[in-house]
Amino acid sequence: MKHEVLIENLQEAVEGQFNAKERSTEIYNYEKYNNLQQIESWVANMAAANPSLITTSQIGTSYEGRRMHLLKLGKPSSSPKPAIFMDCGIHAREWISPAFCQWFVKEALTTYGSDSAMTSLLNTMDVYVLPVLNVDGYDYTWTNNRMWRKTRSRKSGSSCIGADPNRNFDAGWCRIGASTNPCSDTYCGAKPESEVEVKAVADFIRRNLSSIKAYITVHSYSQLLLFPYSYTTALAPDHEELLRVAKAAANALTSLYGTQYTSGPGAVTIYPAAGGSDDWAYDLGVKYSYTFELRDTGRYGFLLPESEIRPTCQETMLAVKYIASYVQKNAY
Ligand code: 0X9
Ligand code: ZN
Repeated sequence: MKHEVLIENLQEAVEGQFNAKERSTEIYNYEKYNNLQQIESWVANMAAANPSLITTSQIGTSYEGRRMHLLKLGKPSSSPKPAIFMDCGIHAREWISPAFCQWFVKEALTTYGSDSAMTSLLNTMDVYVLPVLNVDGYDYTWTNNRMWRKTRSRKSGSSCIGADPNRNFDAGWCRIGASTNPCSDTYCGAKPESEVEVKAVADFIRRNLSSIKAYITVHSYSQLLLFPYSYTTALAPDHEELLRVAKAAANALTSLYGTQYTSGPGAVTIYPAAGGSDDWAYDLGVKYSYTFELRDTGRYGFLLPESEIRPTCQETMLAVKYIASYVQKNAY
């Protein structure tokens, strides 16, 4: 195998992620990476300050007992509203992902009433945002190992910890691009939904399936906009439409700073890998199912500097808003 050293000095890159300026404690800082405790109090504060647009709920408890908070954004309505479900932080080390979910919530609240697309979106649809899915893993990347990817579940008979939550969904489970070795970073788990965090999300989506019309999951890195399938190279029944929407969303993203994105089905655009949330949601009946792989393409990788949070989130907003408006106009 050919290899190339992308990061010569990892420690320096780890430290370089954080902006040099003093970390502010007064107001919430969306341009810094926030730890789980900060995100938890942010969720509580956002809900308390915006009762007319946000409700929160706990959709589950992680393996190590942390709460999984879900925000529901939208103007309350007497008739049932279609919804979009978006999660961030499936993979612990992909810090730009939770940063984007937080950015999205902030933008939704601050532009509701002035931005016509956002106003109409929240008037006619609900957006569920799960800012950190893999809460145990995310916390672990702050306290122990910045490069941790998986959950933190223990398995009898192995000293290795965690399963890959994006190999643990019930979609061609562990058939391809996943490992049965608990020590692997792509370990698929003991069975589909063995990870309580995955089960909590799957249960929520199953329970709300009649309203959920789109599923968006945010990862990093590689600058890709993926859609089903990843567990097979067969094309999804809605391939053409999914590709058309992905390309238009990626164009919207590129229009801001020229960041290049590639769109396509996961199996051929990144690699075949079963057990992913996007394929699972799609096969369940959520037609508009997308995986974002945010910046960059490997210069910093998971250690994307904080100075790139703002541009990354701003450009990604355009793509997510494009998909949301499309779904809004193409109810099914
Ligand atoms: O391998 C993954 O889970 C994702 N890439 S990442 O580098 N963030 O780990 C890609 C997921 C694509 N979708 C599926 N494999 N279902
Ligand atoms: Zn990921």
